Amino acid sequence: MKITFIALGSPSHSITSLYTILKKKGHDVDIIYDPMLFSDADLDIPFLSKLFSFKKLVVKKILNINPDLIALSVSTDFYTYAVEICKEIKKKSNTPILFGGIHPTSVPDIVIQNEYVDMICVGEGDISILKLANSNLKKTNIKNIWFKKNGKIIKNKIEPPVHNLDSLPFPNFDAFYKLGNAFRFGYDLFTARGCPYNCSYCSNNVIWDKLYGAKKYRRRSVESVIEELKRAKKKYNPKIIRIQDDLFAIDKNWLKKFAPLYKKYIGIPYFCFIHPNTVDEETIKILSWSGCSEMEVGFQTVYPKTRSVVLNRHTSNKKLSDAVRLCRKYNVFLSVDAILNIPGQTNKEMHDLLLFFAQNFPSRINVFFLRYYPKTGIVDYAKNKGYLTTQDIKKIDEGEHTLGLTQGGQTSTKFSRKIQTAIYLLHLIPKKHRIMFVKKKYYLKIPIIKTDIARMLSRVFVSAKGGDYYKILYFRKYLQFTIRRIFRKI
Ligand code: B12
Ligand code: SF4
Repeated sequence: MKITFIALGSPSHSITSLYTILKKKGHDVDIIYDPMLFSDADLDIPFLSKLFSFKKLVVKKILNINPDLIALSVSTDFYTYAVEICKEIKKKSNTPILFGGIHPTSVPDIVIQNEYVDMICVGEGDISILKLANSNLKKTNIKNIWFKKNGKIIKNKIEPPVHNLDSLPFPNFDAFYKLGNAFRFGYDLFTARGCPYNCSYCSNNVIWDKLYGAKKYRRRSVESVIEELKRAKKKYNPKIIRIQDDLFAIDKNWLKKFAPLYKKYIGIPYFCFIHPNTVDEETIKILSWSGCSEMEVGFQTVYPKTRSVVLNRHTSNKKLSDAVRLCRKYNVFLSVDAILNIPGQTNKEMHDLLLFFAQNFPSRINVFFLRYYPKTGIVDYAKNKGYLTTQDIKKIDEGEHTLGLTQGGQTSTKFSRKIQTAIYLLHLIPKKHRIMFVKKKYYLKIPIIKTDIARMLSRVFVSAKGGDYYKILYFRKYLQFTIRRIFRKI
């Protein structure tokens, strides 16, 4: 069967996994990529996004390929754009369209009703997409897939998630890498699926608690991971390995087995996400020794009550400051995420977050206004406390946001914008003046800077000092794809 995926924003591991499985079984698979320039998670400049839009090129290419099935992996932020593309396709083609990914998984009843969507995949798609393709779209009783047939919706049962991750084939990135050099720089790796935590703002709890009814954290064997990386090193020669697991250093025994093998056979700097609870001197030392050059961790807020009651995140400020101290000691670039406009968060709390950062400055901070994702626990909390109306929740479920992706959330206040600007400006202020800048509230006198511009400023500044792999990816993507767009190459 001829299947074409449309990837939006960044190269997608979800699509790569499904592409690999289908290709291995002999299907004719293709990926079309829309980089969503100037309207992605990094930049939000509407007139440039229109000017450099890939939408028409994507539609034209799909119509030329004329596949048997069009498939998209759709997160909430890109849902409305995905629908816009499909609307254009449907004007000239009857090819069935399949949506999978976190958004249809979170709100299947809404997505399947959409007139431009013919099928959805709820939950993992590794097994179901293959069954669908093998049946030549004839079967309508495939688990995880919901179909529309003769005006009726067929909702099939949900299959348990893949238990043995080692049984899945190593991902084949050829389709993305052939787009050009921008993505060759780094290699994306997953050693696990799922997360044992349950933060209220995270879509993970939709998948695990609400869909599968239990936590299903699964991890690959160290041997399988090293084998994949040996192959990747030989085939793609990446400059960095980006471990995209929700949380990497979660099992110290696994890490202790992985570290010496990684150092011996792979030896390429790597990036990973960690949780503050996994921060201790031994772990950071092992990570650094084995080649971890950069990690990202969510601090979110420094008020314990907001953290535990509203965010359902249970950790201590000591763990946060330890992360900063230990990463500095072991020379690991530490990128920290924070959230503003959490329901009930006061101006004093946001000021104290800024002060905490002035006293415990990591390598880089990313600060977002809270963005509510469909069916997450924090939506219920905000509704019960009167911060969200039923109408707001309807918009959230339909993927409509009032602020651009770069900024995060639905709302922001003048004060939270000041704090966001101040956090980004901290990157430019010499260490000895940071605390004074916050304590004397000089930041209140500085005009608000638009999120993407402020973040870019901080990034350029941090990158100039070295140690930030992100700059290379980011600049390469924009450089390469603006040129491609000018020459109408896709
Ligand atoms: C890795 C990752 C990224 C990477 C992507 C790198 C890459 N090359 O893939 C980066 C760092 C770029 C990223 C960025 C962002 N991310 Co992100 N990211 C993830 C993460 C951790 C893993 C996704 C993944 O690839 N998993 C591995 C694959 C194999 O699993 P999967 O995606 O679940 O796919 C399976 C099924 O969903 C299904 N499926 C998926 N797509 C499709 C399509 C079809 C047709 C079918 C049949 C099935 C199917 O089958 C797959 C295999 O079983 C998820 C959290 C998570 N654990 O899922 C968040 C997540 C997807 N990200 C999220 C967000 C919010 C973002 C950002 C907006 C953050 C920000 N503010 O900047 C940006 C936007 C990205 C962009 N496109 O511009 C949210 C989305 C929430 C939502 N409701 O939409 C998630 C769910 C995090 C969370 N826990 O809330 N992200
Ligand atoms: S630790 Fe991270 S991935 Fe896990 S539930 Fe919390 S926010 Fe989501």
